[in-house]
Amino acid sequence: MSKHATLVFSRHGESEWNVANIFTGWVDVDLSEKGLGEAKGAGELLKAEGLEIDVAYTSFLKRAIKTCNLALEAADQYYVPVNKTWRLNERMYGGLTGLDKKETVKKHGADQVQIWRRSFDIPPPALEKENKYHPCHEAKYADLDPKDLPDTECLKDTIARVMPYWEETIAPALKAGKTVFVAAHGNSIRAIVKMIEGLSDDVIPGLEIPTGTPLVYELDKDLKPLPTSLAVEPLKFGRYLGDAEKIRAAAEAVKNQTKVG
Ligand code: DG2
Repeated sequence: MSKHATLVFSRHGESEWNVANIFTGWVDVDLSEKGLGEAKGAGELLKAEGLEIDVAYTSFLKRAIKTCNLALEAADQYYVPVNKTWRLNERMYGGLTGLDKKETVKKHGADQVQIWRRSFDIPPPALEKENKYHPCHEAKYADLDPKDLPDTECLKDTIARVMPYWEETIAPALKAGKTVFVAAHGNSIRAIVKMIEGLSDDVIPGLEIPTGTPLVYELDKDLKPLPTSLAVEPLKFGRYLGDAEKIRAAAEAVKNQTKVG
């Protein structure tokens, strides 16, 4: 099969709450200084790779929106149309939202926190509507059907709300042969990557997405990924752009965010 379309993901650059090691989810925190640089660096990598983006998609959260804009600017492709959707938001972290990751491990234990963080179908406890971080308090979600506003989500729930946007909007652009850029979040990217790569529910918990690093898929006309020798386990088809050792260390750092002692 020959290449028909290209799909490039980038998780946003490091956020202020990534630095502080706080569960973030739908809270609209900004990029850190390092994150701003990572976003720009992602764009420079796109440019160096000769990738000409036709259309970009991002979430309703500024860490991803800014990453999208800064990357396109650095790639000298600021003209690219950018579409925003709440469906690409980070996984809603429920009652963990706003809590320190390591303190949460000390309180509930590493195994429980790992289940909340990475299990496929066990969500964290729900976030109460009275909590200041609940998205029902934000004007940007006012048009959503209240049943679409999550109180908590596991990856399975995130997949269920990302997929309608994939089917209706992103997949048609790829079927038209476009080069698509998706600037989103660790878990909304994992949702799409799971489907593209055909990763099982047991394997997906092992996939850590580093911040500000382009991940490239070449797709055939049926949107099946083409093989590459540059994929890093557990991926078989996606290749990261950039320095391999730095990328490995960045993915390891995400994993270790809940390592105590
Ligand atoms: C992080 C992911 O989301 O955290 O919500 O805390 O990608 O927007 O920084 P992001 C959060 P983990 O699932 O890796 O704990």
